[in-house]
Amino acid sequence: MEAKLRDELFQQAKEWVLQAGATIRRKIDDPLNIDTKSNPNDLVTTMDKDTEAFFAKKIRDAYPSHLILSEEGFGDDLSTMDGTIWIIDPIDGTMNFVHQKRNFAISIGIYHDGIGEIGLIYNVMDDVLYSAQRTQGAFKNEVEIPKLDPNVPLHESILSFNHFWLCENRLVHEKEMQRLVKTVRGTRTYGSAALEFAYTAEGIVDGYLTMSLAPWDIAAGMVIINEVGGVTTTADGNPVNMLTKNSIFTCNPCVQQEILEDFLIKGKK
Ligand code: 2AM
Ligand code: CA
Ligand code: CA
Ligand code: CA
Repeated sequence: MEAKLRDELFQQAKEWVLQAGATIRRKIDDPLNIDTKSNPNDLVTTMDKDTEAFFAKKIRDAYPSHLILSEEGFGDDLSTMDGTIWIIDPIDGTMNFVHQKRNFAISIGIYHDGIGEIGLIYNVMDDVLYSAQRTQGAFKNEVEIPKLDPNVPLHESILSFNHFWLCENRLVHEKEMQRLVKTVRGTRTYGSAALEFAYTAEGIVDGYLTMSLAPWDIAAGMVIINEVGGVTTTADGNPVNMLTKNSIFTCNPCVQQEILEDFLIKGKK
């Protein structure tokens, strides 16, 4: 995508994200209308749907040739990554939104012919926007995020993942995951994939590992983390497919090989 066009799209997307975030903040104490999806803990609210509808209308009015890949049903059915695609999660961390009224994000990635051009992750309640354009660096609000530290030894690293990795699971033997927990300096669980990507990009955690995420959970995060020198694969080290669900391991490259080979692939089921 041409740089000038990308910058115009970026400014427009940013304006809409900040506008949607302000609406959510204004309505944060309104009564919630909560439904469940795949299971009783998989929540969705009218705020998720209304926010996605807001973006879909704006995009279809302003850019009728663009496509939308999104969580709550206002997007298109896509079978290729051809063209310009807005990959949208209107609220990432819905459980946090419902239970905590914080620690959730709006996540938008814009891809052109399969290449991630723009990433926006907006921590709505903190009013912090993580953003990137391909080749232009990553930013936290207006401040450029430095490249990742190339010298983080595994035993001084902090990893983000949820506790299901330590229960019996279908991907990696629990014993290897327990050994990983005891090897690193610390672990964290934030409950928003988009924010966990942003925190990895910021270097406040050194990696984020997750069992199954959809494209809208990761699209923005992958653009942002690329810009600071981070790397993203599936949990067994393969390339991510943006049209399907994937397990995900995004991290500082200096801990990537050791975690993949000595723990995730070694313990793979
Ligand atoms: P969501 O809030 O947009 O659904 C929670 O650990 C993270 O996993 C969130 O980013 C959440 O996104 C995502 N996630 C993906 N699939 C999920 C599911 N079926 N149930 C709950 N969270 C899910
Ligand atoms: Ca959801
Ligand atoms: Ca999500
Ligand atoms: Ca969501």
